[in-house]
Parts: sequence; C-alpha cells; structure tokens
Amino acid sequence: MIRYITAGESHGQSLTAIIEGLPAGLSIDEEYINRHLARRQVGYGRGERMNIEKDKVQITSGVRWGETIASPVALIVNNKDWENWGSTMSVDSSGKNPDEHLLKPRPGHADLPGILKYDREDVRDILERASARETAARVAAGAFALRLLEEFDIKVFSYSVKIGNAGLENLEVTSKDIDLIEASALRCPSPEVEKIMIEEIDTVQKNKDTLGGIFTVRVEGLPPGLGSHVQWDRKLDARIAAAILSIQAIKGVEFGIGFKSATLPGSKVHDEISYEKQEKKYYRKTNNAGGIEGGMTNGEPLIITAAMKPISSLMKPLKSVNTITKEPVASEKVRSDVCALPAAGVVGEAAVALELASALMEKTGGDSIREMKRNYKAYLDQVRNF
Ligand code: EPS
Repeated sequence: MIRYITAGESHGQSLTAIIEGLPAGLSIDEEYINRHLARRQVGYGRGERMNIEKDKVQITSGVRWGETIASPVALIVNNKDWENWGSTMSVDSSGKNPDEHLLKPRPGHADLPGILKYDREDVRDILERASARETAARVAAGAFALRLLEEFDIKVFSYSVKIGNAGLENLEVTSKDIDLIEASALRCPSPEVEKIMIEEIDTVQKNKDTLGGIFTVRVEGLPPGLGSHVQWDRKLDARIAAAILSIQAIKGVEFGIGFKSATLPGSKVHDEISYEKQEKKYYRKTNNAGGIEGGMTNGEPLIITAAMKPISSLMKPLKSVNTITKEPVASEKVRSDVCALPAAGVVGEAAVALELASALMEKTGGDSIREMKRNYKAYLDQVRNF
C-alpha cells in the first residue's frame, strides 16, 4: 500500500511530499517529475503567480542511482515567490506584524471555518495551507505512481470537458487524443470547443469573476480485479472518489455515466457481457459503468469525471464580516487564478494514479518491481484462462 503526505504553505519556503510503500527497483529521475510539474502549471486563465514559479523537484531520499530502494521517498519543491514573502511567512517571530492580519474571510474558502476551528486571528494562517499551491507536492508524489503504472502499460491521462457553457458533448476521448490534449492551452482535445472555453474565461475575467468546470481522468490498460467488493474501505471507486474530492475546489465526482444512471432504467445502464476467444476474452460493448463494478476494475477503461467550483478568491469581492469589529465588509482581495481547471485535471491524474498504484501493489505483492511483474503476469494468465 502506498501512503503519502504533503507539507508546505503557499508562500512559505517550500512544499514537501513523503511517499511510503513504493516497491524497490522503480526507475525514475527528477526530469520525469519536473515534466509532470510543468504540465500542472500550464493553462489559460492562470494568474500572475504562474509567471513566478517554475516548479522543480529535489529528491532528498528513497532513490539511489536512479531507482527506488523501498525506503520512504522525500521530495521538495521550492516556492520561488517565498523571496517576496520572507517576513510575512517567517518561521521565527522577526516578521510578526499584527497590522498585516487578514480579517475578512472569503466566502467559499477555508478561511472562516479554519480560524474558528484553530483559534487563529489571522486568516493567512488558514489560507496558506488551504491554497491549491499544495497540489504541486501531490503531482510530484503522483509522478512516482504514474511511472509505476507505465511499467505495467497502464496509461493515465486527463482532459477538460467543460468550462462555463463550453463543453465536449458526448465526445469519446481516448489515449489517441493525448497529443491534442497536451498541445492545448486548456487541455481540451477539441480546438473548436477550446476556442469557446477561452472566450468564456475572457468574459469572466473582464467581469473580475472566476470559473470552475469539469474534467475527466481516463485510465487505459487496467486489468480486471483491482480493488475489492468485500469491505467499504477496499472498494476502489470509494478510494478514488475520496482522493479526487480531496483536491481543492472539487465538489463532485462520478464514474462512467454517474448521475445520469440514476435517471435511466437498468436495461439502458448496465453494460452487457460479451466474450471473444482469441484476444479480448470478456469485454463490454458499452462502458456506462466507467470501468468499475462492485468496487473493482472490470477491465474496461476507467472513466472518472470531477466537477470543480469557481475559485473563491474574487477580484470583485463578495460580502463578508470583519472578524474583529463584526461590521459587514467586502471579503479579502487576494491574488488568484481566474480558472484553474486544466491544472486540476493534472492533479486528478496524480490522485487517481496513487490509488491505482496502491491497488496494483496489493494485487501483485509489492516489494520490488520485478516481483510485481512476475505476479502480474501470473494473474493475467489466470484471468485469460478463466
Ligand atoms: C491560489 C492562489 C494563487 C494561485 C495558487 C493557488 O497563488 P497566489 O496567491 O500566490 O497568487 O496561483 O496556485 C499556485 C501557486 C499553484 O502552484 O498552483 C489559491 O489561493 O489557492
């Protein structure tokens, strides 16, 4: 099982990730992780901060001579912007200045529940950690899971489905479209739809507003039988849903046709079972389930779709209350992005990959990559000969 944890404030010195439970013998280098970090930073609609940061990882433990050695992996991504925040974010009390306190919590952010819960006067103590800057650390950790899945020919990719009123309507996107997605400023496989998405972002930006959207993570090449039906916390869809919902600003997640399946009769929802002797063996002509049944992968592509709310830092602030005077005020105006949906898709890949890598290790016994591969081959033979 893979466990991971991150640390770091948005304008603090650095972000840190620790990943525990990776098998030995996985080859990886910093350049590979940096490529994924760079993918998270692109996107039309990002704010000024992305001109400052060029995220680069430093691996400080768990990798030797280009391979994991089964020890916990520790990663650091420095915040370049920290130089501009030295006193505001100083670890010692030298920078302490109560006049700087932020006292006007933003609706939709962690600000108000956070200060109430942790008894902090300064909203900054909450917003620094709640910020989506943290997702850089998750993407760095997720790169290890993506690298592991590549060893088993499992492809994880994401794309933007909807921004504002612009959306891909029922378009089937597969790994053949990856180059189109990666070339798009909005990670959208359709240039026509992307154009309208850009117009939507321009309009909200002019109105000093923000926009969320919908993204899909799709995984191809999975075997049947990852996860389990036998216990709530072993169901793979539940584990993936939790990982996706833990991404900042994500409000909903569905598998396959998801919420739509609640409105259709069973005969229109469930994917009938077919068999082809030579190659495919058991397969489905439809994939409404999104590749998961009973908490287990079923061998079809895994399709996870997530809804992101609009970012809660608005340039035209919403109403709030000053937490000292209790007077009505406009909430804090904090520099932010207009739309971060494309970045959220890349973070979604990391979140899904970490759960899948963990489930694959449970299935194949995960002390070393070589052991996993031996056991994986034996399991695939079992499934093919069933
Ligand atoms: C964020 C606010 C913005 C974003 C940031 C997330 O940062 P800042 O407050 O410094 O302008 O750019 O995202 C990142 C820095 C990142 O790497 O994704 C927020 O409040 O969530």
